[in-house]
Amino acid sequence: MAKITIDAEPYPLEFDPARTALLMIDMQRDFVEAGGFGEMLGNDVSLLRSTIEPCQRVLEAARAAGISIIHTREGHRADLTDAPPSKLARGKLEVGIGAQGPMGRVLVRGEHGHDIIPELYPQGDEPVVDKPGKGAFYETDLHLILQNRSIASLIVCGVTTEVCVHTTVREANDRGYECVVLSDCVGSYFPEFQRVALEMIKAQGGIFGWVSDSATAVSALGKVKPEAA
Ligand code: TIU
Repeated sequence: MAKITIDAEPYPLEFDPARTALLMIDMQRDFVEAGGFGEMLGNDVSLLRSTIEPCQRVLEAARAAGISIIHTREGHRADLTDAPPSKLARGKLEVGIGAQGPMGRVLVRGEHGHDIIPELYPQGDEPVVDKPGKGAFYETDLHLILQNRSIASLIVCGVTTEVCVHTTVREANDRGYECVVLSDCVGSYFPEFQRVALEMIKAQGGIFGWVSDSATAVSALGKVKPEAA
């Protein structure tokens, strides 16, 4: 179908809505609510909450446009057999991965803290990809899902910017996907990392991809004719 242009840096990106997916990365209680993994790591999780409303607007626009929407969650099997011992030991945490926290076992699949926040909860047939690592392609079927849908472009939202978002965008870029990261829909516990992580994506002619924002993405998605998507 007809391509749509989204204003972005380092230059406007053309995308085919029928071959574009919105990727919502790890918008889980464990990262954006108190008592989860993010807080156990010593972070102020309130810094991530400004992403929720812009993410809601983009999610709504993507649903109205009829483009593919895929959610991811970071977490592990209840028996932790898919968690590297190095990851379990990292940080010498008092309440680490698999331990009982206020929202259930930290970063364990099926627990309250592991699930996606209600504001951005998946609807209908939107796939949820459970990932054991930071990158959404590592040991998951994300690439297969994207290939089966002939996806070429990814609109990327989620947390945290320099960790799971960056790792995933780098993985996606190497696999040939064109990624546009929405600056107000991604968040970091470290304002300096947020700024630099976004700079890194769009530097050198867009070495990893493009950077835009929610208002620009919503406007571009508003031009998509859903019946043809
Ligand atoms: N700690 C941190 O910034 N992030 C993570 O551990 N995972 C994700 O980014 N999802």
